[in-house]
Amino acid sequence: MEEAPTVFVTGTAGAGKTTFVRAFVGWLRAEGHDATVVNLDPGFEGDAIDPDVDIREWVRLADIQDEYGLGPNGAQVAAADMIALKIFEVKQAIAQHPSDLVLVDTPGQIELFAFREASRAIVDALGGEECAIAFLFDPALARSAPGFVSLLLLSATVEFRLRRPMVNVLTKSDALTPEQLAEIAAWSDEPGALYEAVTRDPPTPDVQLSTEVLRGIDTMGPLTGLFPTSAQAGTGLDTFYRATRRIFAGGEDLEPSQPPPGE
Ligand SMILES: Nc1nc2c(ncn2[C@@H]2O[C@H](COP(=O)(O)OP(=O)(O)O)[C@@H](O)[C@H]2O)c(=O)[nH]1
Ligand SMILES: [Mg+2]
Repeated sequence: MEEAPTVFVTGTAGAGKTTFVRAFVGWLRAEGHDATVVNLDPGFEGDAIDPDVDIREWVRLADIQDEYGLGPNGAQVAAADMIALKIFEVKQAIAQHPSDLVLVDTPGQIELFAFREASRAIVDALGGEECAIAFLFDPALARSAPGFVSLLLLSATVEFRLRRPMVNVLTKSDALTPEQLAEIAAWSDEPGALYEAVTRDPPTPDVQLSTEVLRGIDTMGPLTGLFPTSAQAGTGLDTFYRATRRIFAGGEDLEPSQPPPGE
């Protein structure tokens, strides 16, 4: 069976990864797509999503803590490496599900996914030829200019480490005012606007660092855009979907042949 395209959903803890996966898979299924949800978070608790393939079947944070006498952080690090050892099993389980798109929810803490050698092996194993990484911008950080710059840096770092096409997503857009949304959109569209916003404040160390980081990011190439979404309101998911299709299809037109009524 041909491998389905894979989207890894990444972002800082609390950025809304799990909620985004739930909302997006709901949207995909309502649109008639077969989507497979994979949970790669060994510490995931609760019932926010019901994954089709769940790493906890093989690697469970609570068990690692008990078995090796580790605290939560030590167990997270150990788990990150254990996941890589089970990745073949995960891949086989994914292959059992007929799917148009595989959505992978990643561990709560971004550094466990982005900065461990095991993650490259995981991305290589699960992400076939068609693979993208969604990086979620939490409004808690993204709504201030220095916070926005730090997220840009983190996103660029994830791209640099994992070397896959990136889609930057602003989550929880329902929690922002139209003015805040417009400002954030301007920052992602025009580096000049962001630069201006960062340098508007008195030159504290935070501002100076942001300015230098921004210069560095600027030389790496244009920003790739930022897609506002709200899992709560169910908005922006269609635009996000089209962005992933453009990546996988190299620009091919993938609009539904029958546009939804009202368009
Ligand atoms: N208002 C609002 N809150 C959200 C949205 N998406 C997630 N959240 C909240 O953000 C918090 C973290 O979400 P979660 O999906 O667990 O984040 P994760 O750690 O990145 O997986 C939870 O309290 C969610 O209810 C959204 O679209 N709108
Ligand atoms: Mg989560």
